[in-house]
Amino acid sequence: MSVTTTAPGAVTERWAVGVIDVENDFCEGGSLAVDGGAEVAGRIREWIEREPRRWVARFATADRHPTDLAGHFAPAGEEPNFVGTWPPHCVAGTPGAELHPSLVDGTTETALFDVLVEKGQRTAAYSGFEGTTPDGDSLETWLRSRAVDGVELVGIATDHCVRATALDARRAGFRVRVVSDLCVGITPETVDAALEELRAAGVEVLTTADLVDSTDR
Ligand code: VGL
Repeated sequence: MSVTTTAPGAVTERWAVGVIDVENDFCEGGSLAVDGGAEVAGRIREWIEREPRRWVARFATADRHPTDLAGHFAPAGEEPNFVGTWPPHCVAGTPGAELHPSLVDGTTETALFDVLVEKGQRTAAYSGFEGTTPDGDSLETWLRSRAVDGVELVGIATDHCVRATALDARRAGFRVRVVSDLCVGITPETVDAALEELRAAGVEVLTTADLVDSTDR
């Protein structure tokens, strides 16, 4: 697939990039580590830095939970099922809830991004569209205020937060691309199912190789 003719950044289309939940707890060494998380964090940074004019807006999302989040964290003494219950993760104020160091300069989490959208403070929130900016705006409001037409999404986990964010972006009427080789997921089966569901919902699932020809924007 080639997307040269619909290059993001073209005059008629305004694209944003969204980096979903690339936090320490979702990377190797974290409490809910997803295989390949740290490596994908590095490649996401390289991709963003390589394409300075690709997007009109850049956002990152971060899960930021309270110490205990009943219904999302498995109850003490019970095993998480890794579908709807999880080990405690991304507790706000802990290193596990910080973006991976590949995406952070010094202590500045927004070095690469225009905004950091935090979610999950009170309830489980897989989608970035459930989160808020530091000004208290929803992600949809933030994107609309920048007249964004489409979002390109990468991050962790393909089968959970990337999936949910992509589906909500479609529901809100945005064009949506998921760059699958810049995402990592929990299991191959649920990743495949999620990508199929996303395609059916009108999300373009592609890889960085598909985008190689679009560097002239
Ligand atoms: C996520 C499981 C639990 C994610 C968040 O970021 O995809 N997955 N909480």
